Amino acid sequence: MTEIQTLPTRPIEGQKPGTSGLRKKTAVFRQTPYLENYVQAIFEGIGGIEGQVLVVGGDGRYFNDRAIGVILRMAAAHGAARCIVGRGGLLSTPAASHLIRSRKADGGLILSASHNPGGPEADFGLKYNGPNGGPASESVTEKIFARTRDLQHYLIWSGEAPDISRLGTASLGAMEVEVIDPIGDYADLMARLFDFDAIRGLIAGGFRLRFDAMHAITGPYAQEILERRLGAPAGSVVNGTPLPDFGGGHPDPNPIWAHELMAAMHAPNAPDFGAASDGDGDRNMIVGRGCYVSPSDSLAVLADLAHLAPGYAQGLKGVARSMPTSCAVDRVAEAKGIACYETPTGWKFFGTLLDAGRATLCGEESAGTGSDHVREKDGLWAVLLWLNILAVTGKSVAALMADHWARYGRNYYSRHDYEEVDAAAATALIDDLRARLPELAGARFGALAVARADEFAYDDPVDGSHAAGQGLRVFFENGARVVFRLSGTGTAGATLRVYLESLETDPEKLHQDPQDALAEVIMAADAIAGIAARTGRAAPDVVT
Ligand code: G16
Repeated sequence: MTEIQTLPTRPIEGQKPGTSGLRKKTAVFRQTPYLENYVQAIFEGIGGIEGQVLVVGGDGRYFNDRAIGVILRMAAAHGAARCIVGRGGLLSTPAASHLIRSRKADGGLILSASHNPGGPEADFGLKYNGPNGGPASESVTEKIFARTRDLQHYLIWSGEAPDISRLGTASLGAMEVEVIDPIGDYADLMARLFDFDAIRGLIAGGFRLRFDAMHAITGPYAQEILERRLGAPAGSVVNGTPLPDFGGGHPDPNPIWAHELMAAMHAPNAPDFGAASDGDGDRNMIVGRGCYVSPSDSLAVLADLAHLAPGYAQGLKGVARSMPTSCAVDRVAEAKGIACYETPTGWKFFGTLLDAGRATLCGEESAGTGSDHVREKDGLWAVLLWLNILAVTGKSVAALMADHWARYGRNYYSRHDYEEVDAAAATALIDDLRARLPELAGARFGALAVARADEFAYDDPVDGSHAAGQGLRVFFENGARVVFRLSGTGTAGATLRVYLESLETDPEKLHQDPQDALAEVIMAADAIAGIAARTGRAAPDVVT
């Protein structure tokens, strides 16, 4: 007889959500009751799920299917009324956010470790999104974490979870499991926001594009939207089949991990437009022919020209960027006379601004851009907004960038990542630098003099919540800036992120290699923090 089982458990150390949910090695998540404990803590931390409707889906990485089975059985045992699941357990993160909103669900569980590799030896993750479709706020994740430290048991339905490979509704105890097409609703939303006729016309006129889905979740979405609905020739979407290990790749859309796309876009006879997305479909990378667009620049251009797309024809209410993102968008906001908010890293911090109608567009240096159409960043959305702008202006990506820099100046920008650094060494680097911040003003590092230095903290203007310890900032007298922080999404050791920026307005100097333009800032960053000496690394692992 099937029934609700109450199984004893004990708290497990370290189930603390990071920048975006709980991310750990897959092997850790697979050890019963690791996943069960965390799901129990989520259900208890949000105050129970009795009678609720939840959306459940993930990026299809290894263990996605089995984890969904466990989540459904636990949701049934906790008295949920219904779980809406993407067929095969698949939902891109932005599509899940849209589904929560369009179905007026009470929340959702999204299974993803985003851009981290997948597979039995790689990474897995789980996060809870609230009824607005966005990642749970800090106060909710703190409650969830508190529950992980005090668990005595978890509830699970003893029967098997229904087959989720076919559309339709089944029951699990008193709970309904509704399996839906993960793509159609999302593609319809995109068709409402963008001028599909104009984009179709652009493509029919011979404009060539290449979208690299990196064997991750956006493959089927991109095939439906770019190839079927917009008429791009079959094969425009490459690496379009989602695989549990992403084909052994690292589904992070940046010039390092998407080097195949970079090579194609810099080859003779390159397509006009290239783009890539990440494991769960919320990040994007934009490349023109021979022209990589940094995520911070992409945000600024989209903020400047979004009104060319029907969904944003009324203009923007405001924009928001995470603190380490370059200030390029700030000057666009200033020119338009709209508000520009600076938030800590983590999409969850944009939620209140979007809900309150204070911001329409948000973006981050970590390859995320999005708008108030959902409460997550959205990779394909950014690609379609770019295509809409290219179709309306008739310009190339390189020409749009040149126009933008000529008008606003160029914020040369780069992020240097030192991955899997010894955690104690990385923490000591940050702690020591924090202690020295008050003495830095006035110090010189090569040609650069420090104007001021501080640790970023944020007071949310909507709900008044306070977030401290959000990155160490050093501002130079010439307007350049360097930011140091430790990543909250890694699963091994620590990742030190060094964000480098300097503004150039001289028309003769707008087309340099960012690493050359930033050479003095890069040297100053090392001198300030002693990166090479403390990490033992001669060079960063990833340069974006
Ligand atoms: C997540 C967050 C982003 C953040 C990124 C990097 O993205 O949603 O807001 O910018 O991690 O964070 P960190 O610098 O702490 O590693 P994703 O795409 O991984 O879900």
